[in-house]
Amino acid sequence: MKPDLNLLLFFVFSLVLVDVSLPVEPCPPRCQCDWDVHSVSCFGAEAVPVFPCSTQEVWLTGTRLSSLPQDAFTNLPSISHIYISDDVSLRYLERHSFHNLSSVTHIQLTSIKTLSYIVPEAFKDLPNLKYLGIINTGLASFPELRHIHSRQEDFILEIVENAFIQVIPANSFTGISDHALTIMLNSNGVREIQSFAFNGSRLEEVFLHRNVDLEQIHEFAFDGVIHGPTQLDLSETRVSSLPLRGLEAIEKLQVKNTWALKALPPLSTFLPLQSAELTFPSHCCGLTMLKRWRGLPEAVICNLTRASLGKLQELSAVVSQKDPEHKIFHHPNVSVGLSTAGFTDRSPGAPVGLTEPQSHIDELLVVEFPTQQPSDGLDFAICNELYGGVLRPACTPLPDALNPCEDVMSWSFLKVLVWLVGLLAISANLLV
Ligand SMILES: *[C@@H]1O[C@H](CO)[C@@H](O)[C@H](O)[C@H]1NC(C)=O
Ligand SMILES: *[C@@H]1O[C@H](CO)[C@@H](O)[C@H](O)[C@H]1NC(C)=O
Ligand SMILES: *[C@@H]1O[C@H](CO)[C@@H](O)[C@H](O)[C@H]1NC(C)=O
Ligand SMILES: CC(=O)N[C@H]1CO[C@H](CO)[C@@H](O)[C@@H]1O
Repeated sequence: MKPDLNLLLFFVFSLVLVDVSLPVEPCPPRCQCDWDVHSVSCFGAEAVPVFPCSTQEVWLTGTRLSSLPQDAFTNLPSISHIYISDDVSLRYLERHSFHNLSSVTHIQLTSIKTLSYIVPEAFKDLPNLKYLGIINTGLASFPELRHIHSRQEDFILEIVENAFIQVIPANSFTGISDHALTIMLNSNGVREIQSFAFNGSRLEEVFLHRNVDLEQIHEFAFDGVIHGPTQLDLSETRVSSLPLRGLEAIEKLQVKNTWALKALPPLSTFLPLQSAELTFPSHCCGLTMLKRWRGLPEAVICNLTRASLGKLQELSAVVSQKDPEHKIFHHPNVSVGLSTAGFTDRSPGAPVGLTEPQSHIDELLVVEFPTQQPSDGLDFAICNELYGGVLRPACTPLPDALNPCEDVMSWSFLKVLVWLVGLLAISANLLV
């Protein structure tokens, strides 16, 4: 039957056509292609090979590239992972080497000793990038990454083992992602972190350990940070002080084998702190002391001050409107410290000898703080933690018989507290 034969011929012909129009794309020379996962691995290439356009993963190892040309991967719409390692001649990345790759999630450059410069805008418009690794290269300056503009959450930036990166300049992490960054900068040659280095970024963990030449973290290094960091690792560096600003969100602090860091800010000033791994046992004293204080007269003092200071705080708000010349609890940061941890959410136990001084407020206003800084002198956070501190931060190494705490603790703190409470009690009694 003629029509049937025609139909059959048509089918056979179209099968042939389909076969012809969907050939298996050729694997580039000196490369291995895994068609199941669309991965191409090439060894020893001297130029970026022409990849099949369905390629999703590229592994280039032992290459001898002279540069990474503009838009090298642009014709690969599904490319998600790009790994280049052990190149022996790549000197720089050109503008737009990695540009407008909407599905790229991972880029890693490893063991490229000759790579000394990354032109600004080499990484540009990579909206789905969530990992960028630049590991063990000859880079002499921190790469400019501000054009990445990732929209991924939890971006991880890993710039490690680059012995010649000495400075982390201002705004180094601006524009990488709108969301939180994890920044691994360990084992570089970093000596200095400049002011506003982390400006405009949201930080989770920041790892700077084993930068053995790192001496200077500028006091304003963390200024301009939108949030965080929540974890900071400065172990095995040569820093001698921590910046006092911008570390308020620290939950985990690591400064192991950081022998030049002889003094730490009081750990109780880091309110969210959950764990601290330090170099010197005595630096844990401020935290471990709380345990030994329980049941001691100091606890009574804290109890009393808690109630009376809470009152004063309320009063000062009223009074400062009436008479702004009186100095009483005007330091906003002191009241923040008092109200955050455990004071406000406890039922106020009526302290003995203190009655409510609601009227005659003015007599109370002679009370002044002996110091401007809340951190030196009165360490109210210790009282906070005594009552609010169910979760005391874990701190290592712990003080022991060889490294006791006593010589570190200053008695002036107690003296000032006793003085303050006494004065309060007398004023309150006079008011009755
Ligand atoms: C970026 O890539 C998209 C396609 O993925 C294309 O439409 C657009 O023109 C490209 N933009 C530039 C600036 O090359
Ligand atoms: C910090 O970043 C903001 C914008 O993100 C910018 O306007 C400001 O100039 C930066 N500050 C410094 C000191 O670079
Ligand atoms: C401190 O006050 C609380 C109640 O607010 C009370 O339970 C506790 O026993 C007091 N501690 C001391 C040592 O007075
Ligand atoms: C003197 C001082 O440290 N003031 C700070 C108190 O806290 C606010 C934020 O809560 C800062 O802006 C002040 O600089």
